[in-house]
Amino acid sequence: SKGGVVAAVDLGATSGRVMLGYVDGGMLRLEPVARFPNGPVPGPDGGLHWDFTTLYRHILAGLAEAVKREPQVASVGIDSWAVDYGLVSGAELLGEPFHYRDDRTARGVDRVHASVPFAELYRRNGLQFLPFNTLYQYATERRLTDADAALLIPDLVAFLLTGTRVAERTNASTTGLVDVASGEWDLELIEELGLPASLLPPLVDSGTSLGPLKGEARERVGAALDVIAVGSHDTASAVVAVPLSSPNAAYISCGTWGLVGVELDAPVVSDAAREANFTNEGGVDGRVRFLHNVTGLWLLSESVRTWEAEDGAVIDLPELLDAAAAVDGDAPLFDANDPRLAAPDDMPARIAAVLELAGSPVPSSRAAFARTIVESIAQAFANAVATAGRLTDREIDVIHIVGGGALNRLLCQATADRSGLPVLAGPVEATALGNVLVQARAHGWLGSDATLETLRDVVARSVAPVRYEPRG
Ligand code: LRH
Repeated sequence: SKGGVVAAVDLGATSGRVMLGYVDGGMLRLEPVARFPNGPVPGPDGGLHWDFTTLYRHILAGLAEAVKREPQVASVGIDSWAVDYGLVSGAELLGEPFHYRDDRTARGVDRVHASVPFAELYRRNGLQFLPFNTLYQYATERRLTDADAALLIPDLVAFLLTGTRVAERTNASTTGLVDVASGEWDLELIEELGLPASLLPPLVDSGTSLGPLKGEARERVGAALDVIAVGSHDTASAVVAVPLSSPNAAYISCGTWGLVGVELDAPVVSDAAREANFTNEGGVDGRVRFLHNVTGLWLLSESVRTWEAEDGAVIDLPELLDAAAAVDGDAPLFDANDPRLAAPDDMPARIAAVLELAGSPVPSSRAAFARTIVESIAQAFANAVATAGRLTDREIDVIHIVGGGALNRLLCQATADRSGLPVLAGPVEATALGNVLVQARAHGWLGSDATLETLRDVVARSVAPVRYEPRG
């Protein structure tokens, strides 16, 4: 049978990784090669940025290690969180990219909505309102005129590796500048917003070869690996690897965010969808990721980060979650999507303030606090699943949780309990798996007519999910 090995670069908001993916006989296995931290860093301008230079160094080192371990590696695919971009002039990156949690975006929202009201934007781009959607960021960007291209993070990595400038479609859909009906740049909208269309590179579909590593990248990695565009939006790659077990299944891709929704063949841009703030993001193979962003494990990871700073010591997360599971009584809930919880730092104090203002008790121990966070996320998940079912007229009968959140047993069980639906948890590394599978298909290893369903069958054969039944 056909098969081979590829590398996947998967950049999340709190960590990045390089993996090797082995595909053989319709089965798939991942091997971690490198893992490195990521997060917001203050820049010299006082803004919140990414330390892209360090990330890129880790990527090169990880790929070099991958090639050393596995000289046969056939290609590499890159995915990351959405919406953020780097400006380039020639081969040069113009400063560290802004982090989407930087508060400049509020100004951008006002400017954009002054020229194009949100309801009209929604009809055209199909995107839920998130204050950091790329079009709002561009509206505040001071350096647009110094640049000759604006490249989303995975496209930027691909450009530095190969010299090829493209915009992969799934991630481009999160800019707000792609027409939801045609899948092409909305040039009229771009002009109405006063943005230079010349900065936006040609759109490509996942599966497209972007060419081999060149120059310094090739030297440092030690091979002329081919870069293949994958579902470069991490959530698009994750959805590829959801082993959907029913036509009425919902999925939750749960990491820093919980992306809750269903897969559709065509977008839904109804008033009801807009009012529920459901998005129509581009999926691999032209599918639509009809989903809602729920603030996910960010609430927990930021709380843990604050407690660790207080203690000057590392907190054992599984231990904290076991203690949280053992807390008796009803946990007070808060709205996980409260915008006051979007920025970094002091998360426990900010959650406490939200609870107090709502007249709810503030948990007194860390375990009880963690319980309140997890139950609040689970409640938001259950609400979003119910809304997805209502908006698409589907009787949702199972929820797949993929990503790091699939390891959180308390969260999986609470989601089952609060939705009244069975939860199938896993795979944990769905994003990397989706990245690998799209490359494997491009190499012809999965047959000449492999559909997304073929890819999901490979996942279902390779990884067994953990089942949680709803209780009482
Ligand atoms: C998850 C994610 C999500 C976006 C957010 C910016 O990592 O890509 O789909 O909304 O980050």
